[in-house]
Amino acid sequence: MKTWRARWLAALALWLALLAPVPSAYAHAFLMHAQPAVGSTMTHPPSVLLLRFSEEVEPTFCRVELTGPDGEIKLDAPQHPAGDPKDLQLALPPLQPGHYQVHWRAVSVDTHVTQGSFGFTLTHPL
Ligand SMILES: [Cu+2]
Repeated sequence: MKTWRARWLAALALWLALLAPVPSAYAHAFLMHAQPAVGSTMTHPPSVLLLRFSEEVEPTFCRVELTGPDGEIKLDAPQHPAGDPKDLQLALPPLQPGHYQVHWRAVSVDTHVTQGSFGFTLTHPL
């Protein structure tokens, strides 16, 4: 019964292909939304940096770095705002006009690490 064997092997291959990469990929924390928005330009300096992830993240192990026109800007450790476990919030000092780059490294509650970066630009008020 060659056809049954072929079908069984095809089903097994499909099952393995579907199953293997999924469990770890699902639980990684990806950046869903940021404030200031990724690539945005604004005239008023933001007072907070907010990062929203696809999964719950552990703020103790997350790192967020901000560099601006004068180099790295010292930030306090990220916190969950109002207890939302998918968000990280950082207070920002007064920012001067220029281009800013955010580097984030997030550890989700399942201990998987993701990282990325994005920029935003602050211009002079008109
Ligand atoms: Cu994960």
